[in-house]
Amino acid sequence: MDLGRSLRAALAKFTGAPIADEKAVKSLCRELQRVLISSDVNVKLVFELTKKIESRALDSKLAKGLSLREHVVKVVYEELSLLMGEKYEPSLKPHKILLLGLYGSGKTTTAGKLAHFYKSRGLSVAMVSCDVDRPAAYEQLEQVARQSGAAFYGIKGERDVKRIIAEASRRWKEDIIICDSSGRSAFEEPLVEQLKEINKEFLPDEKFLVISADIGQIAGKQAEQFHQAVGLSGVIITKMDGSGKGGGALSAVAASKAKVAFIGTGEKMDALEPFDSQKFVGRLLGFPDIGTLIEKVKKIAEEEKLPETAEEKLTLRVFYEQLKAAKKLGPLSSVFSMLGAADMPQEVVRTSEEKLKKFESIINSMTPQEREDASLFRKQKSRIERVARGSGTSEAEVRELLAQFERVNNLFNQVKKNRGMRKRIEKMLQGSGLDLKKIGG
Ligand SMILES: Nc1nc2c(ncn2[C@@H]2O[C@H](COP(=O)(O)OP(=O)(O)OP(=O)(O)O)[C@@H](O)[C@H]2O)c(=O)[nH]1
Ligand SMILES: [Mg+2]
Repeated sequence: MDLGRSLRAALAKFTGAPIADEKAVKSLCRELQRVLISSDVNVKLVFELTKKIESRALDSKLAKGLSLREHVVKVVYEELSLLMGEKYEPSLKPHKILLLGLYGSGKTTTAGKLAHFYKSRGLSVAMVSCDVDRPAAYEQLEQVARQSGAAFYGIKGERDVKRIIAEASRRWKEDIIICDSSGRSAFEEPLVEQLKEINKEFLPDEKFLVISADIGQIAGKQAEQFHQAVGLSGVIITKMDGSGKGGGALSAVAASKAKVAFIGTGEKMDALEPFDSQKFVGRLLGFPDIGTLIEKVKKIAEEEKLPETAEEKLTLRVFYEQLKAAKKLGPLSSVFSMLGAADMPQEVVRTSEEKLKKFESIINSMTPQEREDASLFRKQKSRIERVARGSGTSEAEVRELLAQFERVNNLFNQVKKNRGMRKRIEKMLQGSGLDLKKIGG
């Protein structure tokens, strides 16, 4: 399971628990430990993190107006963000970038992605080939430069990096100059010597160590070694898309003296982003904008409670209202996971506005009995045909709505015994200000 999914599952277990108390916080922390350690986050860092989460969650005065549940979600988000690092703001002034690192870490590919990044911000970019060791490194970079629309400088067959840079610097006029360098299978003296030479001649403003996420927490040690030897301005962690150890690599670099500048998330040219730990963690947890979401959930909690007996049974009418209400709150996936239902079927979570309108016409074309008892459609197929005709939709669309309803209904039955969860769904419905009776009923 990837880190995001495991974290969301852990949080959903907590937010969905009938009572949020000390026991629930402790079990959340244990769950977080398990998840983070399996993402290769250093054990010591993990225990420090959960200790902080526990003491902030239980001891500190709750943030005003937040329930314990919301407070804990916020604390987890903030502490995880701190664990993963800071925010890097790339300079958009003309500057020179040196890429260095071990074999296959992604230096050459990253040169192309950086070129794409700066070009899309209106800067001109050039690349200089200083990988003088690997056969065909010159041709590879030349091709990457062409792909990304960057100028290319180098001397084919030349092994003296000083000459390559001296020659190129007489010609380059671009805003951003990216220098690709040789890899090695391990951190060793000849590589350091070569980097120092490049350094002296190229005078880079940014020195980025490129590290593959696969190496997990070892990234921290590697960053420190290179930092001591050549002085880094940042680390670029690549292959975040394909590794289960990305969390380990990020947190280890954050704990070292170097900082994460960019992360690579795929092989394509646009798969690179300046690192922002809050954004990154927000995405992992499924809360792209946690502040707004907490605000909204808080508002809902302030609304009056629904009568205890409200909506024992999930009907099509209620299902539709739920979908519509949840949509008002923001991306459905974050709303549902905040409510403790991380497993909401994907097709339900992705229901588009357009689909929702169709569902509305379909439900409006149903008889009140059908809205309350969807099994009527199973017993009498001709009802589907009638409703499709009446609503100007297709039978396939009516079936789609019924299938989605069926899946959510199953989920609903599973959590039915969980009163905390049910109550929050009810509150969410009510907080949206929608009148349940307006649609059919
Ligand atoms: N999935 C994925 N693959 C990546 C990413 N970055 C690089 N790669 C792949 O990693 C492999 C090595 O990338 P290179 O850019 O050639 O690595 P390098 O550091 O220049 O390697 P050497 O020049 O041999 O030291 C290539 O197959 C890339 O496509 C990434 O962010 N995600
Ligand atoms: Mg290379």
